[in-house]
Amino acid sequence: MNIRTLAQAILISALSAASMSCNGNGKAAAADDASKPLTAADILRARLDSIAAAGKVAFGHHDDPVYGHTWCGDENRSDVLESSGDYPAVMDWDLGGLELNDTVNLDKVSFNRIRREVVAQNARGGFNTFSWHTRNPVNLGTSWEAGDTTIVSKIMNDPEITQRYRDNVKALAAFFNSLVDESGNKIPVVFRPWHEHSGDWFWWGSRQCTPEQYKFLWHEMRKVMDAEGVDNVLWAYSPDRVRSVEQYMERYPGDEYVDILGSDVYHFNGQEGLEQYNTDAARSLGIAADKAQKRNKILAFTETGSEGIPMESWWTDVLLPILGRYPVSYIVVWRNAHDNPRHYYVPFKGHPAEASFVEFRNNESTLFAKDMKQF
Ligand code: BMA
Repeated sequence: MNIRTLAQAILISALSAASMSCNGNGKAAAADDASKPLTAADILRARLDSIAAAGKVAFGHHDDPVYGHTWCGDENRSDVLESSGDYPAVMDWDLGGLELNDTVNLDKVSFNRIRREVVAQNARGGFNTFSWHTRNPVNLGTSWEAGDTTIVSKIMNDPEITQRYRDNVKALAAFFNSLVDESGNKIPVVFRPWHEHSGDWFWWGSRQCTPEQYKFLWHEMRKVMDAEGVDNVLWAYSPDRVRSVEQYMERYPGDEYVDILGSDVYHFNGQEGLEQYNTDAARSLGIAADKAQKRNKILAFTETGSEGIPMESWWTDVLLPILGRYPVSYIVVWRNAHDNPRHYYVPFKGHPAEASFVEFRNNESTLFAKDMKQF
């Protein structure tokens, strides 16, 4: 059975199970309409469900095959491959700049290269996820234009800016629609727009807009994506660490807009910050896990990491125990910058945390690219 047929079989059994306990969510709705052909997104959803059901977690890295700690732009390289022996199961990318028809994103990665790597990762059996550090459609300032609390309000209320926003989303839709494999089938991906909105560092953050305005970003985006025929995207909701369920759900756009519930939680300050990280990760993932279970959504650890990995055994002693407590289907750690020697999250060859990372890879619960063939 190839991956696609296997995933379809799993999906069909998951859908019939869901229809028996119909609770009004997206999956049950899909089951009601048996004649509706499966989309690429349905197939990825089934794969993620089966990964979590098997007690496994797919490992991901941002910008993995396009640059690393000491290199940039090479082909067939990856710090994860060089230290662990395999590519990650998940390649994470950012679309910031695509809205302005830039040819490279905010970290200078070309969109053509990203497209090529998405196809390669899909062919390897892995999958791809995207965030969007977008410029703002009002004055083209960066995502970190946090001093301006009027941007989302203008997107919602000023017809000219609303149209600019729609056009920006349209550019993303064209990109998603262009992701096809060698046989012409659409490649499914995860998209995680408006992330870390419980924080206050982006112009769509909690101090920068109201819940109603924040939800408008999602709802309007979806209208455009649907009108453009985008059907290969699973939608991920990922607040930064939260203190409460209320905070986690305050800006939730609605079950019909979201497939994956996650959270971004970082480990700062090594050993000293360990307790804080454990507390934050437990709280945020615990809330996301509970909501995901009740709403029949997929759970993911959408961003994490310990910059510079100061604790040698971080992968086995810190991360694995956290992953073991929640049915997380995939996890993404942030990038190994080539132009900032302290900004990296995965051990490169020779790093003191390499042995712990290899042990993490060899752990039966973690999936790297080659392990994805079973799902
Ligand atoms: C941040 C840092 C920045 C980068 C941005 C978007 O966390 O890695 O250097 O530009 O993400 O990728």
